[in-house]
Amino acid sequence: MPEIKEVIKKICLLGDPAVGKTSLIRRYVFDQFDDKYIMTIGTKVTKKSVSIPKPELNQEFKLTMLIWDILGQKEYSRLHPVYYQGAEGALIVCDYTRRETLDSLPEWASSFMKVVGDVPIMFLVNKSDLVEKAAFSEKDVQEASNVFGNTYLMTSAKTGLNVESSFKAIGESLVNAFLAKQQDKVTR
Ligand code: G3D
Ligand code: MG
Repeated sequence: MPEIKEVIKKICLLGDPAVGKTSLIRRYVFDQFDDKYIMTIGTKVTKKSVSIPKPELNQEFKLTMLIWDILGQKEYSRLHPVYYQGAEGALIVCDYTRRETLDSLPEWASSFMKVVGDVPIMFLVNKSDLVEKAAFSEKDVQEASNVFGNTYLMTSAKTGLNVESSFKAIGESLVNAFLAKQQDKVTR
């Protein structure tokens, strides 16, 4: 029987207004999508637990992610550092149909890392269901993510494409970062 380890981690959903941050959280946590009216979830913090097995260590991580939804509007930007505090990872989202949202990814990443340091970050290109309205190519995304050495996924909160995988991937990275930190403590 693997040893069960419980960890709680805060992650932030970042990105320009209307890229689909709240929709991605809704899809992931409640398996819902609403075209008509999307409300930013009341408390702006949602919780979800995932199980991440590490058979090579004979351990199984029960990871509870506290998912923080961020208000993307510029008027709130002075509050962003407060939101970021204590976060150990981020999903940074852009909109496949708006080029400027891709261009802001590096800015979101650097302002986040300025507060929390070098933690796992993943870029998401959301609304990938709207292929006919695509405003950039996957090559552009690759270039943008390479700068930060990050990986990216094409997602759709509407169809559910890669939504589960995105959160699972950031979850895996959080657990790996946690294990690396522990290892560091042991060897020092
Ligand atoms: P935000 O939280 O980043 O500000 P929202 O973004 O989740 O509020 O989404 C903004 C708009 O984009 C919403 O439409 C929502 O339905 C739509 N949307 C979000 N994700 C997707 C997606 O994957 N595909 C498509 N086609 N639309 C998406 P409205 O009309 O309510 O503004
Ligand atoms: Mg929102």
